[in-house]
Amino acid sequence: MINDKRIIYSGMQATGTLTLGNYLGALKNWVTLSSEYECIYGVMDLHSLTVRQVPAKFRKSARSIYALYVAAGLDPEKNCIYYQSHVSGHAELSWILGCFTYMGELNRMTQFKDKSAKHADNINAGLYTYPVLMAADILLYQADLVPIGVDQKQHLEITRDIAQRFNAIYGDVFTVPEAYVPKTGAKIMSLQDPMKKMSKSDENVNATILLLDSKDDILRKFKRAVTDSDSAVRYAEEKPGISNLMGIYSCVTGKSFEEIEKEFDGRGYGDFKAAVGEAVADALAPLKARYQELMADKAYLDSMIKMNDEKAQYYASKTLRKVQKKVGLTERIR
Ligand code: ATP
Ligand code: LTN
Repeated sequence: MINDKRIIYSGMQATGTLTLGNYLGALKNWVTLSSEYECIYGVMDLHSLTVRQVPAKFRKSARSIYALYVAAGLDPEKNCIYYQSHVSGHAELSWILGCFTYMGELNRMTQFKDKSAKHADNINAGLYTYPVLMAADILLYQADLVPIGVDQKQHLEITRDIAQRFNAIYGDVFTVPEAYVPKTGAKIMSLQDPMKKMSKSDENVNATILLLDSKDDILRKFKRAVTDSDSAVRYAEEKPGISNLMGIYSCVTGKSFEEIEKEFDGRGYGDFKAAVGEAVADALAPLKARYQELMADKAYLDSMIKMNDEKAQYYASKTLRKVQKKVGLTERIR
C-alpha cells in the first residue's frame, strides 16, 4: 500500500513505437485503473538491451514512449512514470532473485523460445533471464496488480512463483501480484496475419497500426487488412481476421459484438473496415495531438522524469534494503 491505495505496476519495452496492440492490451487499461490505485509505470529500457540497439535511436524511442504514456492520459504528477535504468535496484534485486529461480522454470518460457528463434544470431543470457528482471521490477514496488496483455501472463506466473518461494523462506517480504488481463483487447492480432500477435517489431508495416500513424495510413491499413472470402461481419473462430477487427472496433467504441453484427448486417466488409479505420483514427487523434505538445516541451518532460526518478528510487530502495537484510548481506556502516 502507498497512501492507503493498492499498487499497480506495469511497463513496456523502450524500443520501437507503440502499436494499437500495446494501447488496447495495456496502456488504455493503465489509464482506466489509474484513478483507483497508486500507479507506477516503467519505460523498460534494460529489457530492450536483450536485442542490440543503436544508441541514439534507442534513446529517442525511450523518450517517445515516455511521452506516449503521458499523452495517453497518465498524469505524471499523480502516477510515477520513470525509466527502469534510472533505478539501480532493478538490476540488484534481479541478481538476488536469479538465485531463487530454477533453470527448468526459465526453459519453459515461451517468449524466450520465440525471441531466440527470431534472433538466432544473438541468444544472450539477458534474453534467458529476462523474466527474472521482470519479476524484480514488479516485486521491488510491492505491486498488487499488473495490467498486461495475454502474452505476458506466463511472466507474471513465474513472478508469483519466485515471490512465494522467497516468502516461504524469509517471511512476508513480497506482495504476491495478480495479473490484470482485459476481456477484450488482450491480444490484438496482426492485420496481415490474424494468427499472429500485432507486434511493434513486425517488419511488415501494414501489419501494425502505430499510435502515431496518420489518419490516411490508418484507413489504408484497415482497408488492406487480411480477412476471409465471406462477407458477413460475424464473430467466429473460423473468421480470425474479421473477429480481430471486431475486437478492435469493440474496444474503441465500447459496442458489444452483437451490436456490431447488427450495425453491419448486410453491409459487407468494405463498409466495416472503413468504419473501424475511422473509429481508431478518431480515438487516437487526441493522443497524437498531446504527444506533439509534450515532445515540444522539453523542460516539462525533463522535470517529470527527474521528479519520478526520485520517487521510484525511494520505493525501490525500501524493498531492496529489506531483501538484502533478509538474505543476510552485511549492512552498510553509515
Ligand atoms: P515486441 O514486438 O518487441 O515483442 P510488443 O509489441 O510485444 O514488442 P511489449 O513491450 O512486449 O510490446 O509489450 C508491452 C505491453 O503491451 C505488454 O503488456 C503486452 O502484453 C502488451 N501487448 C503487446 N502486444 C499486444 C497485442 N498485440 N495485443 C494486446 N496486448 C499487447
Ligand atoms: N516484458 C514486458 C515488459 C515488462 C513488464 C515489466 C510488464 C518489463 N517489466 C513489469 C509488466 C511489469 C513486455 O511487455 N514485453
